Amino acid sequence: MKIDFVKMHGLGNDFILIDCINKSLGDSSFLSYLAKKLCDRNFGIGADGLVLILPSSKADLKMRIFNSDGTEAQTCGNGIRCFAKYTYENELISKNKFKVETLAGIITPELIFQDLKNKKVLKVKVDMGTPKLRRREIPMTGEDTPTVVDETLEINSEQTFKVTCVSMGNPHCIVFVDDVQSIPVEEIGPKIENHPLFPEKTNVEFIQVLNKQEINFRVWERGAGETLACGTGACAALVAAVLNKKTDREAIIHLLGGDLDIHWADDGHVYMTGPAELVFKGEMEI
Ligand code: ZDP
Repeated sequence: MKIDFVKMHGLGNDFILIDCINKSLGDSSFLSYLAKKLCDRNFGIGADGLVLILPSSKADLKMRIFNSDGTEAQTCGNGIRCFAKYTYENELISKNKFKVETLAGIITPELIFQDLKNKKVLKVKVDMGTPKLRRREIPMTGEDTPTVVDETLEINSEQTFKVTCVSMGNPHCIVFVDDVQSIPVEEIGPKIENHPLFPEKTNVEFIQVLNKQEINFRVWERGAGETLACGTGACAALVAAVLNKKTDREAIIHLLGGDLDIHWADDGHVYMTGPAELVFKGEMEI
């Protein structure tokens, strides 16, 4: 079978997108196999994840996201901006604000154009919905609590961290650090990702608060490893910083691949604004 795909990225967090509006590629186990195969940087196209564009009965369109290890994630912040740019510019949608069904609920991207004449999408502002803070909703083991803020997580007797956990539909564990550059993300990341406290594993964010409106950020992603950016992780980081009274409700998050503007608005929703870019289009025999 030949499939057309596009390679896109949001701040260097890169994805393969496949239009499945009029065709089905296969069942979940085949999609998982396909994600691993296509995302492989040596034997495949290479990407952090595979994003599928699907029809929806509840919203305008539906998105599914598979990590490079083949696991399916509930949602994807950088991926939704790529999804929004691609579907608009390829006329799969004609509205500049629309609803997308995900496993984490409905999220609403709004396109920001280069200029009014040229309908090229420069940035996308996404209503990512409300964060979930309850322990059992993240999910984390242990007796349920309304929030998980500044709790001790023990890897072993020498390594303990103070963590704040937030779900943006997918789980995030945020660690405040003094200097993100010097953190051994590849060493600590997988230990927290696979910690028994997180039955569905977790994404892990290391963040350094620079001032009330700026955060330096590195991420270890569940199912993908260290990536240049994580949209849902940036949202979770801002929420964690607000819960710990370290920043305002709107801040710029400096990720390795560039900046995102994150706003936890008074309506309780988290709004993420950032770029999305096409890298190339291609066709692959599978
Ligand atoms: O929850 C997870 O398993 C994540 N690895 C999914 C991907 C998140 C992403 N990097 C983002 O930008 O939100 C795509």
